[in-house]
Amino acid sequence: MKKTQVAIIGAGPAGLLLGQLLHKAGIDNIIVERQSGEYVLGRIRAGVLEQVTMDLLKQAGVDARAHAEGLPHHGIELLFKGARHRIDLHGLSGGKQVTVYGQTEVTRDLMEARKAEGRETIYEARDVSLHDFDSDRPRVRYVKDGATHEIECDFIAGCDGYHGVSRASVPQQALHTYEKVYPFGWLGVLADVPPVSHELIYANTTRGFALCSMRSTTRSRYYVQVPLEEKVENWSDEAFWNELRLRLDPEAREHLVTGPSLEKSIAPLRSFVAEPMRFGRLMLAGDAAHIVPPTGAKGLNLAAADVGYLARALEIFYGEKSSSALDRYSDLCLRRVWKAERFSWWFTSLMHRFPETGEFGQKIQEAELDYLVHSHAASTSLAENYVGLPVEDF
Ligand code: FAS
Ligand code: PHB
Repeated sequence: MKKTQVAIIGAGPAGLLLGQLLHKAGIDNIIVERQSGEYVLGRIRAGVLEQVTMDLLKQAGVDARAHAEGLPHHGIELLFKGARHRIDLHGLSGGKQVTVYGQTEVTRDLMEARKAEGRETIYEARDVSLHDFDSDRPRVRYVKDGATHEIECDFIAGCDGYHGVSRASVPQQALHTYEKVYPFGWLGVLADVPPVSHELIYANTTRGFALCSMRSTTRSRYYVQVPLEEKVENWSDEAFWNELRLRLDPEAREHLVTGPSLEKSIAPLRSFVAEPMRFGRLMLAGDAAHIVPPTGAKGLNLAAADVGYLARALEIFYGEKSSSALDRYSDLCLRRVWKAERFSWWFTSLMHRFPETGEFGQKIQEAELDYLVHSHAASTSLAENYVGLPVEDF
């Protein structure tokens, strides 16, 4: 039987960042992960970090490469009716910025720091189950190499994503979920080609949404909206690049550099929140508790903020023998989560093509975008949400 103070389920960014923050606070923890480390690193996901996330990476002692290799971005462009309009994030948010640095690299930095500090991560753990988290001696059980193991702990942190076991272990009557599934997905391509522009371009077109993003000055990440039933095998690289071209303005079309895809996948879009985020000695964090459509680049950043709150609450519990912060954990997370849910839903609704709203819906979106890019108040609202709303203290 292993013993630790906090058993963390999931070695994605939420679990790894929590593990690092707890270690820095002198709180012992073990991470149990279903997949291999290589598999986790192979998932291509987020690309934009808020300052709140960068600050937490610094607190975790893993921000060096993000500062050295990450790209500070002071603006984004909105493309509609064939023209691009820049939103001055830095000027409109009182000097804030976002950093373009892939989730894969964040995960790699956290994995390497954890390994260097000799912290225990159990990869390829099967049949993970949670027990007695309504008592003060919860346990986690898992199978590894054919043998069943058990971890006795003070707390369990469910950082195992939308399809994880943690939320599924909560009695249904104790949980209230809210969900909206969007009638389309994002077909994404990663390619070692220079980005079409030095900032991100979010495009609203009559053919559907497109996003031009990047991972560095030599590696680009592009997305086009596709119908929900679309299959990635139906999309050759050439078909993708041709469709992207049709959704760009003439200048971007001229500057687009194409090449073979390193990764190509379709991600479904949903808004989802589970309330509350704490059940006795089990706390949920990140995608285990909430999902946002990636339009607002909030998913990874919300996960980071959750574990920043959770690490602080556990530090207060062990340091001051007080559960006051833990008692506020769920409410504090959910206040910021719902604001990010609203922003992500609003930006998704504004930028994507909804067949059921027809030509009138397209004209309304174009009118709102025209208002947005010419209104200081509306642009300021977009900017302060995009760079990330402030986190509150306990
Ligand atoms: P994760 O899902 O990243 O990690 C959970 C971990 O738990 C995984 O490693 C999983 O293997 C493990 N796990 C699951 N079940 C388990 C079990 N039973 N036992 C043990 N371990 C278990 N966000 C953005 O901001 N921008 C984007 O462009 C973007 N694109 C995305 C594309 C896709 C396809 C997906 C699914 C998400 C995307 N996101 C994006 C959101 C994404 O970045 C998440 O917000 C982020 O990964 C959240 O991190 P975690 O909460 O750690 O969850
Ligand atoms: C990405 O680079 O993957 C990315 C950037 C911004 C988003 C979504 C995804 O809003």
